[in-house]
Amino acid sequence: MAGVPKPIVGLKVEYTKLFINNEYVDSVSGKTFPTIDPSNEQKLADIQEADKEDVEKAVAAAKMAFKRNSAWRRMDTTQRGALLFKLADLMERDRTILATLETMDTGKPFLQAYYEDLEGTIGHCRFFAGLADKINGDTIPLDGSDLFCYTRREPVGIVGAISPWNFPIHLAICKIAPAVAAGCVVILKPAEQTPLTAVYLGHLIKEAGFPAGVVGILPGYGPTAGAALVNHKDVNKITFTGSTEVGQLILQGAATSNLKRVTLELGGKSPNIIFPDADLDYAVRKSHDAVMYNMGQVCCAGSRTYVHEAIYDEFLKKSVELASKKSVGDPFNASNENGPQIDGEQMQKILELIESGKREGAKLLCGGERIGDKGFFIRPTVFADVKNSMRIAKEEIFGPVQSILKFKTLDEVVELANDTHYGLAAAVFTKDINTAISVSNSLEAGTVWVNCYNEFKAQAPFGGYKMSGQGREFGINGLDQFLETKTVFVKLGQPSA
Ligand code: TXE
Repeated sequence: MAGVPKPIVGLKVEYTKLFINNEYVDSVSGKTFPTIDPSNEQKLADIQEADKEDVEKAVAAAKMAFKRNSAWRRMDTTQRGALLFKLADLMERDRTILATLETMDTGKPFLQAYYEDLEGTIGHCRFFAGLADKINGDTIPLDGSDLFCYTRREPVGIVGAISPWNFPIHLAICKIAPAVAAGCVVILKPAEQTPLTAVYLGHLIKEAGFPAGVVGILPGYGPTAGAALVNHKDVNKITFTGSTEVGQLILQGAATSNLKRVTLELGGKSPNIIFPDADLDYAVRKSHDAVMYNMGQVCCAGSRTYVHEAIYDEFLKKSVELASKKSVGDPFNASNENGPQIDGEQMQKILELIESGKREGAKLLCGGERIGDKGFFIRPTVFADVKNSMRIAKEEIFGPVQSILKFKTLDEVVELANDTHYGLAAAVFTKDINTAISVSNSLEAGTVWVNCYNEFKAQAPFGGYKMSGQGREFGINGLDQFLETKTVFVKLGQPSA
């Protein structure tokens, strides 16, 4: 295939250390942890493991960088944006390296990493770069005329960013870029399963010209390094993507430490509703991708497919055809559509949920098992006759498992779709504009897709209702999460008009 990007065969992992004050350093304890290739269970590298003492060092560096009158605080906002544009250019330059590292560490197909993850990463960086010099306050007319009132949007301060393993580089940049555009300083703790691309970013940040301490990168574990950031009294904000359980811990930590601001992007159980007038083949394909994409490891995966009874049997047949012929294997082989799950723990969780589906009476139509005994591969799985009460319809599986449910009426399906404590995303497939808008308005979800799925754009806010999160990322709303509003009243001494 001419022109198709190729991974770097045998790429050596060069960067394995913590990044503090624009330097790569060993952890204070000297401890390391292994990062594993999920497609063959081989160790890729030993990574320096950050803990509380390293968080102290990174916070001290961040405080220096954020000090009043520091180079960073005095920097023109246009220049701040220029640094992010430069970082985006450097990621573009090193796109093949980053995509290769991402595939090694996550097991996601290389072309997906290259085209989709890196496209999103670089696009987000440029979007927020462009916002850096467009952060304005207001002037506010007041009752009584001898006061002049204006607001300033000021950076919230030191940000702790905690990211997961499903889209490592993309989600790292989705947190770093708006934080920096807002004028904050940021310490990233990437997921322990996938530190490679985040750690690689360090030298690009230095090369781009960011002052020391503006961005720190601390690979390590959640309950140690992550919790140390969450509980730190000098960290002003946590932005987190991960499980709902850890999201709750983060809110507790924020509450008992210093009431730091928190943005949470958590799990989901997103309903995907297919009405009988939808283009059937298209809806089947999109519904399949909605839940199989990235091996099902997507927070807004369409993991409850509600299909109208009139097309239910046909929909099942076509869905099984698609799932059965999906090629799963080595993510560096361009003919494979799916790679492995991220680790043994996630694989076991998925297999256990599949067993629960069978026990609870759902009909397993295909898949349902591990592939081979090396690497964490699971066969794409389709269940029919799923009921809302079953665990596979209630819990986030985070794997390639499609649960198909039957409905009769619009009102019934809206009730069923909203019958969850999650509320991240939802979709509706129909040719009827009234149905599309009525259902979209009624769904309790932060994003609704009509006749499409998994559309993400840097400009459009993304986040959850209910237990899927707090606040929004992306778009101008995403920048707001890193800003405080200061109101200034100036006594003029005399009325003016
Ligand atoms: O997530 P965790 P896990 C869901 C998905 C998955 C489940 C568990 O259902 O099966 O969560 O995955 C850090 N203080 N999602 O266990 O633990 C951790 O080191 C501070 C949905 O991997 O939430 C990592 O950096 N930080 C999701 C990050 O939190 C802590 C993506 C996410 O890990 C911490 C991933 C603590 N006490 C999983 N404990 C999405 N929304 O896309 C852990 N961490």
